[in-house]
Amino acid sequence: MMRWRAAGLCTAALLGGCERTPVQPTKRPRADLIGGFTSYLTQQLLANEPLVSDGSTWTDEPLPPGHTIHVVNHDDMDSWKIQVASGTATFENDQCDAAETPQGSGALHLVVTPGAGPATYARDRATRYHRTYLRDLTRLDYYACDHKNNGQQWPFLVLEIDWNGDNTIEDQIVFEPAYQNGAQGGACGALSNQGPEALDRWQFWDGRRQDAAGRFRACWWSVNDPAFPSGFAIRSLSDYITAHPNAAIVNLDGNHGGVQALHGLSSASDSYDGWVDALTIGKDINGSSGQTYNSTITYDFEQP
Ligand SMILES: [Ca+2]
Ligand SMILES: [Ca+2]
Repeated sequence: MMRWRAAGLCTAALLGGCERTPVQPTKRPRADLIGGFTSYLTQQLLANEPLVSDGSTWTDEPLPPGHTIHVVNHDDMDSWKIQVASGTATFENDQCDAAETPQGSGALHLVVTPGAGPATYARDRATRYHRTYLRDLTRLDYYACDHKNNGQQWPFLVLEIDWNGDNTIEDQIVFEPAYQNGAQGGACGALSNQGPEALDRWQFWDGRRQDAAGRFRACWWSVNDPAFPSGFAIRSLSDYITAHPNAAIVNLDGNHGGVQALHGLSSASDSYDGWVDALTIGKDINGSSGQTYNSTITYDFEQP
C-alpha cells in the first residue's frame, strides 16, 4: 500500500492541490522525513469520516475542582470510550518501558494491525469536555511510549471543533509529536521545542506548550482549514485560536467524544503498537456554567 507525501516545495501548499508522489514506506529513510513529510493521508481519512451522530447522549459529569487523578481501567469509564478499526485499545500493565511508566504501572495500549482499510486505527475518546473553548484550556498533555509505528506517527491527539457556537463540527485539529521540533515542524516546531521522538521510551508531549507570554506554542494542524497544514508549515495553537476565537471542543454524540487519543489512521498496511498514560486536561471554568473553579484531571490508564 502506498503512503503519500507532498512533493518537494509543495509541502507548504499541502491542501492546495499540488502534485503528490507515492512513497513506499519500507524504502523511505529517516532523513527523507525531515522537512518533507506531511500527514496528508491522515488528513484525508479524518476528513472522510462521516460526522453523523448516532443519537446517543452522554452523561453530564461536572468537572471536579482542583487537580484530581482519575483511574480509567476499562471501556466506557469516566467518559472514555474505545473506538477501533483493525486495532485494539486495552488497559494493561506497561510493556513498553515499564521502569518509567508515568502514572501507576499500567497504560492504555493502542495496537493497529494491517486491515482492509481505508481507515485502520485504535483510539479512546472522551465526552467530558463538550463546549470547552480552546482558549480556556489550562492543560492538555500526555505521555506516550511507542514500540512500533510507520516512522513518523506517534500516538496523537485529535479534537473535534465547533467554530460558531451551534455545536455542529466544522473542524478537527491534530497534535502530532513529530512536528514539535524545528527539523520536522519548521518555525512552529522550533518554538514548541519538544522531542525528538524516540521509540520504546516514555516521553511527555504538551499540546499547549505555553510560553512566558502566555501563547500556546504547541503545533497543531487542521483537517478543514487549509491555513493550518501539517508538515513544515504547521502553525501554533495560539494562531489557530486567533483565527477561530470561539473554537470549542464538542462531542458528536455519546459514543464519539470530542477529545481523542489515537494511534494509526495512515496507510491500512501500516502497523502500530504504542502506549498512552497520564493524559491531563485542565479547564478554566470561567463561571460559565455556574461553576467558578478551575478543574484539572489526570487520566491514569491502568490494568483492571
Ligand atoms: Ca458549528
Ligand atoms: Ca497509568
